[in-house]
Amino acid sequence: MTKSKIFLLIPFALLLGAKVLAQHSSKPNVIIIYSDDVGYGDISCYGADKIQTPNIDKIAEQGIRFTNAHASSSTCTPSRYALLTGKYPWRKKGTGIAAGDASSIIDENQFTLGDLFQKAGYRTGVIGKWHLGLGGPSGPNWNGSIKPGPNELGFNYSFIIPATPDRVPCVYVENHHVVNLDIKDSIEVSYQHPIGTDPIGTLHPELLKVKADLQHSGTIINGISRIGYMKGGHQAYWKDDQMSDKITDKALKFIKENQLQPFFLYFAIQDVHVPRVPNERFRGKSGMGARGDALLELDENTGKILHLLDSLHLAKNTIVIFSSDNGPVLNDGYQDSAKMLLNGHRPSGPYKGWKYSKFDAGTRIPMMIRWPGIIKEGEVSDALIGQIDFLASMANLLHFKLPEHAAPDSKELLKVLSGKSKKGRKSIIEQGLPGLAILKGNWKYIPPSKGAAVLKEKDNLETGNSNVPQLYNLKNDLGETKNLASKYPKKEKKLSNLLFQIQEEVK
Ligand code: NG6
Ligand code: CA
Repeated sequence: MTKSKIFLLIPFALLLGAKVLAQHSSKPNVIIIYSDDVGYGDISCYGADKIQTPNIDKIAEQGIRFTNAHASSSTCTPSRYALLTGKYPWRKKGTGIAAGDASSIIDENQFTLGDLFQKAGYRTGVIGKWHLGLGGPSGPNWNGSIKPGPNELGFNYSFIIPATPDRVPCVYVENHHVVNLDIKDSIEVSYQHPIGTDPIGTLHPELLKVKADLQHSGTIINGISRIGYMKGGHQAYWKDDQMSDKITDKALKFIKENQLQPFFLYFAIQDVHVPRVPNERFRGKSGMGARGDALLELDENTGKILHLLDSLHLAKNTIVIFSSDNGPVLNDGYQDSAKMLLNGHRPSGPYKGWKYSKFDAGTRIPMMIRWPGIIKEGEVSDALIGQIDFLASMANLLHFKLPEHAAPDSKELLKVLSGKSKKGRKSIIEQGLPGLAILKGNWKYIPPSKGAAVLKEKDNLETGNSNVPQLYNLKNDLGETKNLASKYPKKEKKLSNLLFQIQEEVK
């Protein structure tokens, strides 16, 4: 080979060397695929047989599947708060389901999962649904620089749906700015009263592609009425049927751009939250209507991430986690026939309750982890574990000493996450809407609480609220059907005390 040819090859050799190093690094990449409103029974490797999710199943086949993993809450904002901070959300006021114009909920000095990876030398990104508020006390400035937000909470890069797909403003925010905003058509948002001249659902039902309840009958964007009202920002509107693909493309780009260094990607994909508008290539494919089609979209887009990792030779050195922020729901404001078309599918699996519930299906969610070479293929673990435990566990993985007061409720369970031990948590608190329950071993205790026992009469969304204490033994009563509180008063007292004690122990 001539000297000049060798010279030409040097950059390739360097690139290859860097890649090999990255593959063997002690800092594996980490991707959390955090789906939305996906229930324990929605995934085929968790027993769903009316729908197939082969890509998501692959994570379990090549890694570990947890059968007793929990989000901290049965709604989104608090679960995401716990995932990112390792702190139970009910310890802080204002962590309930956030409005689309809420100010930033996580304190800037709160240590987050993003901070952990960033401080450990990773490039960090959040792509997808944020729903943790943006901006200072007066809320986000949609037409200027939107701060604080994810970029102030440990993420180098952010491309987010600010709140939820059913809440205004229906625009993406990349780093600190609304994407594609025409400043001459500035954005205003109100959650109190109609603003601007765009039609709203209550007055113009004839314009709607899908019928909505009163709460979801605000400004009509792309033929769908939303919660809240917005004015301006027309050029910046997202396209609902391309949302999942769009954010997946952003996730793929983030991975490609950061392949030569350790990266952490929090990929908060919006499927299968309402309004369910999967891309047309999925329309009618599940036979279960929009919700089933959105599950297929979620699966395919998860597959794209796995496929890219393979083609970049990153799979070996990347931990992939798949989970969901809370339990499933069928009718959540739009008449998309999710219930009518179920066809025998059971989104909650064998568990009782739904999203919003203190019964187990509210927080018991699918969770799988693939970590080639460390986690044995096809493991199944029934250890009790929470998403809240990621922070302390990942800190151990990175040999990072957490600052004092960081992640007060996060347990270090790296061995459990990697399938080396089944000694999980002793107990976990499950947050419903409203109120708390506690699960310890097989025993579940729900203190008496006010509030409706059923949320939407015709959908029978059992909340777990009752004016009497409830005690269940999940060992032989997975479906929480037999209240044993009066039979085992001592057990009830013990769990009630423990629940109180955990609430008191961090101030
Ligand atoms: C509820 C909405 C529901 C959904 C949920 C948030 C009503 C009646 N219901 O308040 O449609 O947007 O908030 O979902 O407004 S979550 O997954 O982000 O928690
Ligand atoms: Ca959710």
